[in-house]
Amino acid sequence: MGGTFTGAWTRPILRQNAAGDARDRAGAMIGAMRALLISANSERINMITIPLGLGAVAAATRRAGHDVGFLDLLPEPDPAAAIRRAIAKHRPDVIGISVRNIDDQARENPRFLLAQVKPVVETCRECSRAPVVLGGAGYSIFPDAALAYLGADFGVRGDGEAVFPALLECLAGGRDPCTLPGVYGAGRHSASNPRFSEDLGPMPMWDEALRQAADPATPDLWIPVQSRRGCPNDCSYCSTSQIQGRRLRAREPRQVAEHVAMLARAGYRRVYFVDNSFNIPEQHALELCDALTRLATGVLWRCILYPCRVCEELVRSMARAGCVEVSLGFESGSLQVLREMNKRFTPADVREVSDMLGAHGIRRMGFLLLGGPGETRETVEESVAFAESLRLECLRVTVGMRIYPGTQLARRAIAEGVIKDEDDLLVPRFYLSPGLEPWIHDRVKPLLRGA
Ligand code: B12
Repeated sequence: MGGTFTGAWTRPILRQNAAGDARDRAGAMIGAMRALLISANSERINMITIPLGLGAVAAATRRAGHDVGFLDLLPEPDPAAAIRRAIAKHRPDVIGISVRNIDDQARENPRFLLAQVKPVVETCRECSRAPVVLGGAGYSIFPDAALAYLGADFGVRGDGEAVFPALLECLAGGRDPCTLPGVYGAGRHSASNPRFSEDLGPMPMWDEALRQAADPATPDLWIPVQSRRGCPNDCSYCSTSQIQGRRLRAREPRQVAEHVAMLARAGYRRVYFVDNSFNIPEQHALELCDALTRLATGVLWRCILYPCRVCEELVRSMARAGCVEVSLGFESGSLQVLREMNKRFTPADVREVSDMLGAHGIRRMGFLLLGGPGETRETVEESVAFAESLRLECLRVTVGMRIYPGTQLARRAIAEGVIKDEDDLLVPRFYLSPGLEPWIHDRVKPLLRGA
């Protein structure tokens, strides 16, 4: 742990007692802080998202003995006014802001969604001297660039449940939070890698504050549930390892099923498993489906499948446990392009999984990601013919790949002169294989179906 930190804005809020004990004799927390947590996302693209990650940070911070206020900006017609009200009410010592989206990943007319977070930080600055701490999936991909762009004080890359309370304790004790793993400080480049929590079991899955953000009567509301973190796959373009690491960390299936049962009792009828790949590992997915079936929650759910290592028994168990729709990110129908993407499946695997899902009555939402390295007119035609042959209920097509820092795709784009080495990629940049435009846009239009 570092020595006394003398950042201009910080002050030891309450000193620890002489023994360095964090609690007084009555068990009250010494150095307890007031934190206001704000979910900055105000987008409804695709579907309404509930700020599950920020809820988990809120619950963990409460558990650590701090006082937590929570504000979801999504339903707020006047976000600045809502922030002012929340700051006046909670008088926070620290403000945490969750940054989910940077952009919409659309190459044609891209939207830079991070710009919406700037006024959030500015309003916090206008009405409070509390340090502003960033976190969230989008933030974690661009920890230095997003911190500089938004003008916040600190940022946390990766899981927030352990680090945020530790950061509050540092601030309360006048110590430098940048000594904590994964914590970035404005104008400094010393952050160590995040420490991804190995055991998710003790970490909260829900917070009461989320109930306000998620009225069960909202149409088309799919409550997010996370049963695992991390992704061992190494897709050439993907940013997930920056956010959750490569190591898979899974919750006990029973714990997840009981959580879903609790949601059902609270009136929620639909759940979205936000795991990167619900079926990795397959055994865990099977046990989770069995646990859900045993509890007979009546909840309908969706998930994201990696289209290989899916046996018929799993598909049957999923259907029985309430699965009604699957996102199948197969991205291409060309073996050559799949190899370029570092995918571990073939078009034949995709067909097998898709047919099994269809046979068990599970709706299939397929995704094509066209225009990456190695893509030609011929491979596009191959993918189009393949996707059509699957007879999916819904197909989404993306043309051009969003380039994320540190990926194989970014290295390739630098080598080919598509981007400069020093580009931080915060403002979205895309890779599109030469020779596909303008033809490709007209080619994919008739494919879109069932959005
Ligand atoms: C599931 C998912 C979806 C689902 C959401 C379903 C649902 N009901 O919520 C669907 C498919 C609908 C979706 C849509 C979109 N998504 Co999405 N999605 C994800 C995914 C896979 C998981 C997100 C999640 O729920 N995580 C679970 C929670 C528990 O984790 P968390 O939010 O990260 O929170 C943790 C930490 O980040 C941290 N933390 C969070 N907040 C804070 C705050 C503070 C102060 C601190 C200290 C820490 C902290 O602690 C939390 C607990 O450990 C991520 C990729 C990923 N692996 O993260 C992409 C991701 C977030 N999505 C992304 C995008 C772009 C989108 C879309 C814009 C795509 C589009 N054009 O349609 C839309 C936007 C939707 C919207 N309305 O906002 C990008 C964002 C990056 C970017 N370029 O902007 C990501 C990162 C994927 C990627 N490409 O890398 N998405």
